[in-house]
Amino acid sequence: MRVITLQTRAQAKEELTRIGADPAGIELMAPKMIHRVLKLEGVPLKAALLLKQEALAVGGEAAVRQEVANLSVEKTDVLLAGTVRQLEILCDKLRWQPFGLADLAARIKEALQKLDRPPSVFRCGWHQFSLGERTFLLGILNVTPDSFSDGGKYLDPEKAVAAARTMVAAGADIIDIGAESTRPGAVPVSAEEEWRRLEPVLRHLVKEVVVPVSVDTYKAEVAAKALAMGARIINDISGLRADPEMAKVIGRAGGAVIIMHRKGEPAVMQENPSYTSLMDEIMTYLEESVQMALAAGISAESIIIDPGIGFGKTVEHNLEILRRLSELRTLGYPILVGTSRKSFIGKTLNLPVEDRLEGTAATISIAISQGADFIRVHDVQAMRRVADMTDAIVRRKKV
Ligand code: HH2
Repeated sequence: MRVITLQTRAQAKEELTRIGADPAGIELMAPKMIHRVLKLEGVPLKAALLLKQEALAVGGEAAVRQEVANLSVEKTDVLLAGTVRQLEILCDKLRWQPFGLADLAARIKEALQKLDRPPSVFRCGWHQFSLGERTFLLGILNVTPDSFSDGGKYLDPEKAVAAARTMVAAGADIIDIGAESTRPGAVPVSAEEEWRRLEPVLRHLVKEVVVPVSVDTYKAEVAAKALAMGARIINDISGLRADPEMAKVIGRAGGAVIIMHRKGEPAVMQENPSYTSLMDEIMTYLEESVQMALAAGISAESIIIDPGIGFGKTVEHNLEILRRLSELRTLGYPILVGTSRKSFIGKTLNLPVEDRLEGTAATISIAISQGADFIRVHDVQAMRRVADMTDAIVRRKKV
C-alpha cells in the first residue's frame, strides 16, 4: 500500500486506466480523486454561513473565522475544501442562493476549470508556443549602462546581436531586451534616451535572430516604435499601469504582453514592502491588468503573467511566491518567472551577483514544478540544462 499524489483530472484518469478501471466509470471517478482547497477572502457573514451549510451537505468543508459562530464579525476568509466532484455539486446548488453566492459559484467553477484545462498556446506574431510540453527561456539582453548584473556589456549593437545569437544557440526561445535598468533604486530614463539605446540593437536583432524579440519597457512610446520595428512582445514590469496608452498600443499592433506585478516605483519599491495577503494582492493586480489587456484588444492567447520577483518584495515574500507559485494557475494564463541572479538569492546564500548560478538553478527548478511556462534568465546554457532536466521529471518530456 502507498499514498499517491494526484493533482489534476488527467493524472487521476491515468491512474484509473493503469489499474484497468471501466472506461465509462473513469469519467465519473476521476473528479472524486482530486481534492481542492480554495481560499476566499472577505466573504460577507450571511454568505459564509450559507456556504458552510451547503459545503457540509455535499461532504465538503468551509472553514471560517471562529467569530462567525456568534455572528460577531461582518466578513470572514473561507477555506473551502472538497473533491472536484463535491465542489461541482456545491456550485450547482449555490446557483440558486442569495447573498452573492450565485456569482461566487460561477467564479469557483471557472477556477476549477482553469486548473483542469490550463492554457495550451501562447502566440506572438506568427510564433506559437505549445504550453506544457517544455519550459521556454527568455534570454536577457540589457543594453543599459547600469543593470545590476550585466550593465554596460552590450551597448555596442554588434556585441549585443552576437550575445543574442549565442543565447539562441544555447537554447533561448525569446530574447528579452531592456534599455532601462529597473533594479531597486535605478534612475528612470526618458523615452528618447531609452529608444536611442534600443533602436540600433533592435533593428539588427529582429532581422538576425530567429526567435521572437520581447522588449522590456513600460513606456507606450517606446513600445509602439519597438512593435513597428518587429518586436513581438512587450514585457511591461508595471503590468500596463505606468502608461495609460500601453495596452492600446499593444492591442493595435497585434502584439503580445508580459504583465508583471510590482508594488511601488523602482526608486522606492524595496523600502519596507508589506502585504496584508501577498498572493491575493498579486493575483488581484494581475487579474485587473489582464482585463485591461483584453479590453484593449490584446488576444487572450498573447498574455503572460508574472508575479514580479524582487519588485516591491522582501526576501521572504520572494521565497513565498516561489513556494506558492501554482496558485497563479487559477488565473488561467501562462506564467513567467524572473529570478535570475536576483538579490534574494544573494541574501539567502550570502553570495555576490557573480556567484548566484546554483541558487538561480534551484529557483528555476521549483518554479517549473510549480507551473511556470516561461523563465527569464541571464545564463541561458546552464538554465537550459536545468529546465530540460526538470522538464524530463515534471513534464515527462521525451529525452
Ligand atoms: N526582472 C527584471 C527586469 N525585467 N521582467 C519580467 N517580466 N520579470 C522580471 O522578473 C524582471 C523583468 C530585473 O532584472 P534585469 O533585467 O537583469 O536587471 P535590470 O532591471 O537592472 O535591467
